[in-house]
Amino acid sequence: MDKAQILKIAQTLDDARLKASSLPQFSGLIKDFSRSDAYAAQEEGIKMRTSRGEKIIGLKMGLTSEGKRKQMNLDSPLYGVLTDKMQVEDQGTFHLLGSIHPKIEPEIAFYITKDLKGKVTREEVLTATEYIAPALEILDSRYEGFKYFSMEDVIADNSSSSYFIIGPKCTNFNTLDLINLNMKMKINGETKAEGKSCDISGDPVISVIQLAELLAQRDQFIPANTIVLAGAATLAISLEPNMLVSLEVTNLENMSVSIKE
Ligand code: OOG
Ligand code: MG
Repeated sequence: MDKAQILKIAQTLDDARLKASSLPQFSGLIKDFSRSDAYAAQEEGIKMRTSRGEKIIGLKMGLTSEGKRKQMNLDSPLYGVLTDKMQVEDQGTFHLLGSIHPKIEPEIAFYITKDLKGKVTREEVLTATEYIAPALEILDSRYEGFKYFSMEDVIADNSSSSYFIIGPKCTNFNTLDLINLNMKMKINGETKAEGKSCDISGDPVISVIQLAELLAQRDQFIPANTIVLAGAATLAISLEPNMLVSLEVTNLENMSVSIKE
């Protein structure tokens, strides 16, 4: 695919996001849409946002849970980029206006303070981590029906990134069993999704390792001072007005977001 086609995809997705209107999946229309083209389109889309003043503050892994890959009929993890404009405060309010068909999912975030390049060990990730935190990711897809035909569609759409919320920071995470944290997402006090941190890549630290490996394939890395969302532990839930979404993770402090029209 040539540069002009890649730019066209990025522009079309950026317009759809800004207008909150969905569009048909590209892979149904284009035959030679490769994974590398898709990440190139994602990068162009992010450049459009940074040229309008947004700052890159994080990265997200997605499809790190087997259940989710099955639900979406997609085969492997992917990543996306997070900007400052996508962050919603913990215990803050999220307005649905401006989204297409948003969903929410429970995650674990890592704050990485050293460059992580290529193949890194679990130890190296933990040494580079300043804190971990419970996190909620608000996904939105710019595609009709929140459906994809291929990984390339999703990747070009910045892996369905929309907004995210980081909960209270935990710096003494070395005392925790990061594989066995129970994660409960509640809507108006009722548990609606429940999983364990090992549902995220078997271990959320592995998500960070995989992210560094995926980035290395594009000669990139996790730069110091980056928030990393490790991926959802459960399926995502569609958002509606007047939901109070809270997340409870063993040994971490609770977090929440209030959903309004
Ligand atoms: C892709 C993004 C998935 C996660 O945590 O699994 C994701 C999607 O489901 O649209 O963010
Ligand atoms: Mg996610």
